[in-house]
Amino acid sequence: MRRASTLASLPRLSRSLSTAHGGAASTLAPATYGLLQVALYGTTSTGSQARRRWLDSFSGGSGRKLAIGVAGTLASVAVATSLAPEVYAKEPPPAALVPKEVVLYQYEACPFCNKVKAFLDYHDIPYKVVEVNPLSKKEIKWSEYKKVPILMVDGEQLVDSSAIIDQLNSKIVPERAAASSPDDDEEKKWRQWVDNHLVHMLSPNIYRNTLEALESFDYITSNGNFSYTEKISVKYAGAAAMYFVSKKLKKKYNITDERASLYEAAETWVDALNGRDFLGGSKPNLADLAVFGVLRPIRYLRSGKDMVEHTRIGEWYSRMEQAVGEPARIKA
Ligand SMILES: N[C@@H](CCC(=O)N[C@@H](CS)C(=O)NCC(=O)O)C(=O)O
Repeated sequence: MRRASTLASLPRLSRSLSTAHGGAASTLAPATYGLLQVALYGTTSTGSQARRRWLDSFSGGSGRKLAIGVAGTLASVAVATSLAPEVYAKEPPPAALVPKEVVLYQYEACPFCNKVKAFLDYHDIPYKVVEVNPLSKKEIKWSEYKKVPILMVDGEQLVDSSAIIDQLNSKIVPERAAASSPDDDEEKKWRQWVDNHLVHMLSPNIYRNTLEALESFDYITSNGNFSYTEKISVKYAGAAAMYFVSKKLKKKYNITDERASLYEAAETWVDALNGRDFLGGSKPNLADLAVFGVLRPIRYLRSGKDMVEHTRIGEWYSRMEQAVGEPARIKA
């Protein structure tokens, strides 16, 4: 009986899967450098002679020697500083602004759900997860919205990943959300790039051949909400279905070589960083969190490993892993 209903739902599976993944079928620190310049009398500043006089007044004319000693000490501090790894940390909101109850209805491997989780994790907002069965969707029967993610925040239903993040952001950082700055345009542009471009790179890559499609479905079924029989049938039937769907998606999004397109997207993102640790500067902004969230489900699949091996995105990704830290998910 159970088996029959599972198999009967397979056409629905391919429909669900085709809409998944995109709706179409993720030196020296300046201060140290400044100090060194001061210790070395400065090279550009007109205050250099005054500084030497100031040092001489303490050292009976041996200001130069003293300065060299200070410079040496500072240089060793600078070397130690440059060797010490940067520490990137989460950014929790003030306790009063943290919602009391947050529940995420999701598919574990869904890039849109992972965008929302990246935001919640980075801001250390505790959340419960309800893993939705993509075949029956019985866990979201109560909602008129038929996709995931759905986020319940203190009883209020939020839908659509980017809208969810905007609304949460204005709840937990109201002052930043209200004040607009030129950086916002850049953040907005790249968030749109994630939704309109980057997500479309995923399916053609993770289902590009039978081996990778099976690897992806192994990950999806191991982490998703499926019964035992569903797991087996979904793994093989899903992998086969998505292999064909991904070919259609390639056509739809004009992708000829899916890996080359993924690498190009990764390089485009690194170029956008323009030497900064994050698009947001010294801390991730919403675009960093969106790119990270969308790439997180594929990072340790063959395609994600290839991407890190063949592009410059790895260092930024590692910084993001460090900043986002441990999941804020409440274990049931
Ligand atoms: N624009 C939506 C897209 C959400 C979406 O397409 N989610 C997929 C899962 S990755 C889904 O629920 N598809 C419908 C289905 O599974 O039936 C968002 O950003 O949240």
